[in-house]
Amino acid sequence: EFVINLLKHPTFLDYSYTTKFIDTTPDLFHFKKRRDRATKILTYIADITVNGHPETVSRPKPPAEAKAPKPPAPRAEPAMGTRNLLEQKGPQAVADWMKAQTKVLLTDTTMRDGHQSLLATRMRSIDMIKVAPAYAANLPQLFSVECWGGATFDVAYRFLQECPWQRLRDLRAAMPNVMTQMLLRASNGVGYTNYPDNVVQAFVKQAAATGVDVFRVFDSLNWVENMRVAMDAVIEANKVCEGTICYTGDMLDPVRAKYDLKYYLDRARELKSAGAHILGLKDMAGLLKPASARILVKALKQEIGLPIHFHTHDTSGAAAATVLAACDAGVDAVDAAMDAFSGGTSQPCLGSIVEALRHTDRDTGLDIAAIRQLSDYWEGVRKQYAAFETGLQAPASEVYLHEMPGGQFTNLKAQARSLGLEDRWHEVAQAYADANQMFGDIVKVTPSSKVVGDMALMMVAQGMTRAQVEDPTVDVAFPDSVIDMLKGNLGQPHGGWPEGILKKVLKGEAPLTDRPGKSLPPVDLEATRSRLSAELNGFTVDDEDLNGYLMYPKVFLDYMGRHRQYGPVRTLPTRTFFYGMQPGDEIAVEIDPGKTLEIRLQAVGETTEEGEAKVFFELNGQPRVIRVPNRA
Ligand code: BTN
Ligand code: 3PY
Ligand code: ZN
Repeated sequence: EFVINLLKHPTFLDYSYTTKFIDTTPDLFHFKKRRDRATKILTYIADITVNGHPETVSRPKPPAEAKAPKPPAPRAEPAMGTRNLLEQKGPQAVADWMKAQTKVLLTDTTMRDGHQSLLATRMRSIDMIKVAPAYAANLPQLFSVECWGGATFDVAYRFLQECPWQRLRDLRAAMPNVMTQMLLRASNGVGYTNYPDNVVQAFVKQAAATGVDVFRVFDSLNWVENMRVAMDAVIEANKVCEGTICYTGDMLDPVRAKYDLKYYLDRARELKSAGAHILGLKDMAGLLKPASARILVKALKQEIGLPIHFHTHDTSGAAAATVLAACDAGVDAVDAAMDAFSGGTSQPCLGSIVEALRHTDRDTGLDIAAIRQLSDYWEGVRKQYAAFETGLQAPASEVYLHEMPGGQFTNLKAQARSLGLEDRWHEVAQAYADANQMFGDIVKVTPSSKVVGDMALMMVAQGMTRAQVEDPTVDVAFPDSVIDMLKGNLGQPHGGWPEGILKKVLKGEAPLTDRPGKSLPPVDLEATRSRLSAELNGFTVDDEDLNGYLMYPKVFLDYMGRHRQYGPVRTLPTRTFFYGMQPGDEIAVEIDPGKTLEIRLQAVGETTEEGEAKVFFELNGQPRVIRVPNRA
């Protein structure tokens, strides 16, 4: 659900920060002399040390004593796991195996939804890759590790200055026995808009090749028609296709009959006939209540016959009860986050679910000591990201009013803050609920949730009620995202758009009612590769780069520009990446397997008349001086 990071720094009021940075630094793309990677990394450290990182300035700091956490030691050679089964027998065998289990299977979401929902998606690859061997060795019975997709893709390029593909490749290599899992927004890829079919196909193919095993595919309006291209591509790649229904509303509420049991069973049948190996049940806002879970899961198990994988969020504080009810009703797999990354807008607590099921006929069999050790590591990781904690202090039953997805909640709150609406959060929540009803009570999940959020913020900022927005005699300048959605560019909602709002927003223009991908011309992939390569001074654009560019052209180019200046900063410890170094600090940075830089910061010198600060380092024992502009 991550849309816009609106932390306090004013340059983040929109996406202009990276833009301006590139625009005011045109030489980024025109290096005369190629500097070596060590110099680039020293330049980055010097810059952050002198000027601070724009994303952490004026945000809470990690405690001084918070050290880089150590991952648990791998206890044994990785035992065979689900990945081996997939490799040997294919995706249908995985689905059959799931159904044959009595135990509840678990997916650990810490590396994707956990930090997306608690830390604005800011977890860096190095913190994941370091612990991945311990997952493979100590917890090989996990069903899967969700570690890719959703908002992690663009945040990696945009804010973390790292390549999301490399993250995936490294995780895959470090966890050869456990399936990796990603969240894919069907035709919206890992973006916020509908892509041409061949772009979606190329993306899935690449994700499968680089290392995704399970694709959780959903559509933000539950429009199965708009999921087929992505699902077919997953099936074609011989990976696990988890066709997913998003849960919204309140199934047992007779007043909201639109999303009743029949609605979900109909969607499930459509997903099954579209070829899903597994049926995903995605409760992105945490609205599914225990009693409904019992009925829904039981009915899905009986009527559909696919294994069911349940995902929820603990915003209400009641998610564990729902998970346990789903387990009682026969759910096959559930999502949870490692203890230190669980609760609140994230998933419920993995260790506690394991213990709750212990000695029952659905006992997960997972090793609680191994879980505790992994969670201790994650606790240390989380401390390093204090700057990005914006979350919920306590469970919030208000979620049943606004129905915001867990991954959107903190972002919308931050956006509200940046618009000066911080004190009016509860009005935003009410406006979100009103905007949803105005659009006909829709599924709200990326990207439709962003549209409802944009509308809600506008209503509160301009003091407009739903009645005024709908009134044909009142002039309203609708957000672009609202116009785009009602034009049909995100697809069709169940029951169609309400006539009145459709007329008013489109001013009589006829909306699209077909699948958007049907009318989007295919992109010429090879011509795009050549153009991109030329734009990057002849840089060899591989398939991963090309797919990154196709999803996010500008974000990718900005990333490349910074990469040329700063080098492989993804290898820096998280504290150094966000805060630079203090005189006397020493770090070891492995820029290639076996090639490690020992970096010591000696001193930060005076700033010259030209406004340059001299930063004194020792690099592998040799003195080095780096000059950086002092912008502080
Ligand atoms: C990001 O865009 O947030 C990650 C890349 C960091 C950009 C570097 S940080 C040091 C220098 N100062 C800036 O304002 N931008 C660059
Ligand atoms: C995403 O699309 O990023 C989500 O997490 C949806 O719940
Ligand atoms: Zn989620």
